[in-house]
Amino acid sequence: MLRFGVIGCGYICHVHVNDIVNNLHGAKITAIYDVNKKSAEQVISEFKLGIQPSNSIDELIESPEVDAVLVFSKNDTHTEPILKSLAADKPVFTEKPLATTVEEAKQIVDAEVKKGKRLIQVGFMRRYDPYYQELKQTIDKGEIGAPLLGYCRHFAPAPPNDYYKTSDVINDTFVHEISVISWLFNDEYQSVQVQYARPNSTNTASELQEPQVATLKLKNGAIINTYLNINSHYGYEVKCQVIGETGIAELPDMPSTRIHKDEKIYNSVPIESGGRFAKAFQLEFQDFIDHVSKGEEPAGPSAWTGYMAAITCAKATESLQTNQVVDITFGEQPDIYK
Ligand code: ISE
Repeated sequence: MLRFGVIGCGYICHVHVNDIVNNLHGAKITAIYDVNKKSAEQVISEFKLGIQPSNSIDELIESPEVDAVLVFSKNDTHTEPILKSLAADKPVFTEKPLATTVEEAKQIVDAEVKKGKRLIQVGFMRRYDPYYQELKQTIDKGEIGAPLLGYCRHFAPAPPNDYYKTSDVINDTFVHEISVISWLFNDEYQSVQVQYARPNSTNTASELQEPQVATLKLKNGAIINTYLNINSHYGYEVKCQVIGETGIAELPDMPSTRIHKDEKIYNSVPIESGGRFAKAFQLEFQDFIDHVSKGEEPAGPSAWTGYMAAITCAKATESLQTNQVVDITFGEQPDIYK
């Protein structure tokens, strides 16, 4: 039984811990830490873990009761526990993004390369979503010819907190499209442009300017537009349409109960990623457990993928500030990621 130490006890921690305890096999939680001890105690009691919160990140990582570390803390706090897990030679699953600056992402990649083996998996769960998988297979089989254009929609009903910032729309939300589009289209990015649309007057987060429209261009010339809207009000919705030389392939509308009520007929929509991507979250974690418990390297999205995403996010933010198309270059991929 693989023993996990969990760092960070917010929304996504609840999703993953629930899966580990109730839906997956081969792992259990033996240590948990949050800067706010009460949040750790709440998870312990909700999932009847029967453990005490750890007193520090170091104590948790160094514990002989912990085989692998799960990082679910705030986006800009991932680097320290990841580097410490590598130093302790423990596999680590980190939620996306890998890091919020290119410098920190590079530091992580350099530390992993120095170890000479992969220990890190990044939580880009869309690659495990059965509908995205089917979309990729359709493209890879050549059913729509070479993909030329893409249209994506990434909507959330409301900002997850009132300190959600303009740059979070890129580092926290758009980062999912950044991760999944190059995988779907089998190519690297050449440039990015992000623009603001007319501001949503119902927005309540003071440092948040959105909606935004992002345009990614791949080296092969394909262009993909994404509408990013954090104040959709109606729900959490992700769309992806790929236009190829001989046809179009797109994610289906998500099946949901059809309700007949109050002179209306309608379908319900999830309000959080945990609803829409429930299966993907389970598959990504089971995959991590299966590989790591056999002593193998994690097979999911690597730190290199996280590093390329961090570079693309930085260029996207630069574009938002300068209103220019910004070119993107990545260095050479180290051997451990090939
Ligand atoms: C959140 O962190 C996610 O990862 C969701 O997938 C994204 O849609 C949401 O906007 C983010 O806040």
